Amino acid sequence: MPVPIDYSLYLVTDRSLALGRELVEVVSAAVQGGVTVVQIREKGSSSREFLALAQALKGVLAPRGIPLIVNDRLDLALACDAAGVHLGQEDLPCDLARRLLGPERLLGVSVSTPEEARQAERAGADYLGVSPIFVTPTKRDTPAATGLDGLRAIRAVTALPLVAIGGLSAANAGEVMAVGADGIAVVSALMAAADPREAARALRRAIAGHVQRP
Ligand code: TZP
Ligand code: MG
Repeated sequence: MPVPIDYSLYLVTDRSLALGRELVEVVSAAVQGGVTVVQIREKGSSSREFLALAQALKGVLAPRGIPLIVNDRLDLALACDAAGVHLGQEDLPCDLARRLLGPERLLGVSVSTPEEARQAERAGADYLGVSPIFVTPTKRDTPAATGLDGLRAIRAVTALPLVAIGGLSAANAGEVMAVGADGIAVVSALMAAADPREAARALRRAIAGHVQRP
């Protein structure tokens, strides 16, 4: 089993939203503000570029004990010795990913229904990304938004850590945690923030009181 993880404030990267800043710069600032997990998500980068970025991020995250999770690319997660991989419903099947990863690395799976949650748990997921909670311009090719009721329904069928994603901000993070999420994941609320450190602090204030540390 992997070591327990604090999923409370989970940053998913998107360089296209970074206002021209370096990825490492934005992520470092967000971590200073209280991000606890980082997922590198690179759509359209070459494998070589993706790997180099993941290694650079690992260089700033590892000394702080912040896990780096790689979106989609299990091969690159292994290549950069990341903490784990995050897969969607169209990616590698979860049971196969678990076999390739071994027992120690984290396997996160995006789910939007209780049935997907049960299936991912059976297949060896360590945590679930409940996605999308709300409609978001950051990712349009998603299943229908779960809303808070959908998150509640998934909470009812699994004890795995749940990380909520999609349309989350300091304005709604508290209510999402109150429904039973173990953490909130955000892209634009941090990647596009003028001051990512301050934005992370604001998110932390919004979820304070709801976080169960591992
Ligand atoms: N997966 C489901 S919604 C989403 C991803 C990567 C994007 C969330 O972006 P934002 O800006 O936090 O709404
Ligand atoms: Mg994917």
